[in-house]
Amino acid sequence: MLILPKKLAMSLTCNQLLHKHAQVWREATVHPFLEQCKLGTVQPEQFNTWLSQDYLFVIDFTRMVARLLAVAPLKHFDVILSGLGALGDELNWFEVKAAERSLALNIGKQLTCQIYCDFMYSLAAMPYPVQATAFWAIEFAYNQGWQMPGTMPEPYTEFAARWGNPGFTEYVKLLEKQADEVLQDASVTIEHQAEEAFVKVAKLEKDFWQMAFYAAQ
Ligand code: HMH
Repeated sequence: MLILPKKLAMSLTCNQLLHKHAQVWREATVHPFLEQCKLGTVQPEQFNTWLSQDYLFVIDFTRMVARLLAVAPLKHFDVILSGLGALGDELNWFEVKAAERSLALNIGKQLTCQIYCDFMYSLAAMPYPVQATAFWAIEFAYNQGWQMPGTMPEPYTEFAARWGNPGFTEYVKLLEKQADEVLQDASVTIEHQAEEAFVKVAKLEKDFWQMAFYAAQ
């Protein structure tokens, strides 16, 4: 039996994951919730459900990124720390947005949000390349999802701009570069784990939009 050294095999990249799983990725990033924000027809209950649940999501996402920092190579610190700083600001911004809408934030997670947060917690047991791939996918889902519909009407303009702005797009490209860099030296087993994590993120993203779109508060 001929065993090819790993270096001769083409290594997995984020871009390959997007192409291989194009349909599931589309479902993660194109949703009636976002289309109705663009049209200005999303209902306040739908938007408020998304807003309060996403606040709870971002708390746990911030914790996930903190755990990822703890296992990242030093050369990835700058980008991850800039992400953590932005997430800290984002939590404060969510609190302002919720207050403007008189939304309580001391609420429980809906099941879909809980399942997504549990998944993020479980990533801590995974090798760094898997965590880096999931980190990129989670940020890229919002970058594309909020950007693709185009400029949104008030009061949704700033929400679309937060994740769709060119600076955020650049940051997500750096996350992709970092994930690709570590996937390059990853074993086939780790590549498979990264692929599974990517698909899981895509499915959870779709579920999150479904939760906001269909569930009452
Ligand atoms: C559900 N996915 C969800 N919420 C967010 N704020 C992000 C991703 C961040 O990119």
